[in-house]
Amino acid sequence: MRDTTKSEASFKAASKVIPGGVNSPVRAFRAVGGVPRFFTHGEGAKIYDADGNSYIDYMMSWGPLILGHAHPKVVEAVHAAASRGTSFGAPTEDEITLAEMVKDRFPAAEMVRLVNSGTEAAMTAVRLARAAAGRDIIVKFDGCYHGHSDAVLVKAGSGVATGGIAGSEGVPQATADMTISLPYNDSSALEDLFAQRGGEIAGVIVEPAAANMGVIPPKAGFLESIREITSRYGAVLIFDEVITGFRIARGGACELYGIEPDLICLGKIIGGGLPIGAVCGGKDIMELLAPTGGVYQAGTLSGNPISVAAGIATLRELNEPGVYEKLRRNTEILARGLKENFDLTGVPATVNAMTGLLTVFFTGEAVTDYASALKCDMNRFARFHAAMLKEGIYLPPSGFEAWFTSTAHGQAEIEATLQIQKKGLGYRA
Ligand code: KE4
Repeated sequence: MRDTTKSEASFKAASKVIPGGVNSPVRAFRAVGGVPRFFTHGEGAKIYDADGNSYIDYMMSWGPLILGHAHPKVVEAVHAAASRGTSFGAPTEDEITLAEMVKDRFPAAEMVRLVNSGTEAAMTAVRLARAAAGRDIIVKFDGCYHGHSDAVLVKAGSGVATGGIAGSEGVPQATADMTISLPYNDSSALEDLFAQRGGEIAGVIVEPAAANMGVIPPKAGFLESIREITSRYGAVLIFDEVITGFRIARGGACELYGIEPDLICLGKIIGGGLPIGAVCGGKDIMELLAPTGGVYQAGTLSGNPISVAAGIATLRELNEPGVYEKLRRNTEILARGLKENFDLTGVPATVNAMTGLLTVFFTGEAVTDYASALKCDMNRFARFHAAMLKEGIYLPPSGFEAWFTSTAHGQAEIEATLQIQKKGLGYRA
């Protein structure tokens, strides 16, 4: 039995001064039970808790660490940047470099505004869409998560779904009424809504491959239909690529599906594990942002030199030949192995996977939208999570989240994971 004495004591102390003992709700383990582990350090695919236990990590800080923990090139870049000062509140040349690297990977990103989180990126994109279209209604999809700004906390995924929270207290009904959420992968629902209210709709924001209700890839034609409908009605199409960007392909979903949205939200990987976000798009819509336009958006630490340095180092490493092929292959081997083991032990499970991402859903059915994700056996997921944690596999503490692989998850890590799963731990019953 792994000792958790220090994590238990830390969680008790944290809960006295931090709501729920955590600085982000989904970390609290409320959906899976047990004590959140307090970590001291990570290296490659491994992470180490305060009691000295090591784990193969499939959380990877919810996505930023596509190179694994403490990648030498990233650490070196952070040290070098920090030694020159941590923030200037003024432009730096590296911000140009990072913006140009984004543009090189996302042709639709003629211009880039750096912010401090994915939430800020999505919030800014929504404001831009409303200004550009001169309309108020925003359309999202059930189970998709775009951060915690008021406009998008309607039927959201991630921690909102995990906590079973309908929307969020504190969001005025008038605000919530300006957001309409439709079933993911349902093009006809979108068509019908636009037919009724197209003239009021400012924009559609979508995770082009959903990962906040678990991983749910877009059905063939779904993204194309959103692009065609929004163009036809003069609404703005926002791809929220905070998770998928630089992960499911070098140019994210835009590259993988060959679609050019009007705005793209980025985050996570672009900061290499430091606070960052970005909203990108064509010159016309982006220059609506102050100081060139009337859409105000700002941030003391936007474009922070250390976050930018970590992001540049990360994107440079991702430029190495074969990186994405290896990430795709390893994720596929892991997903296939998990599914085979579940089938062998008679556990009804569906594994949805894409390059660098996967989710285990405890159901015998296909999972293609939020409604089907909600039908999954989350109690069995909690038992699975605890069983894997006990044996040294650290999974996201929610069945509505994605497992994140990295370039540090090689054959050894995958085989160890599958061996532990195969032991048929307590989640079978
Ligand atoms: P942040 O504000 O957490 O940097 O990004 C918000 C966000 C926006 N868009 C997408 C598609 C996202 O997945 C996220 C944040 N992802 C969650 C994990 N699914 C963050 C984990 C957390 O909230 O602690």
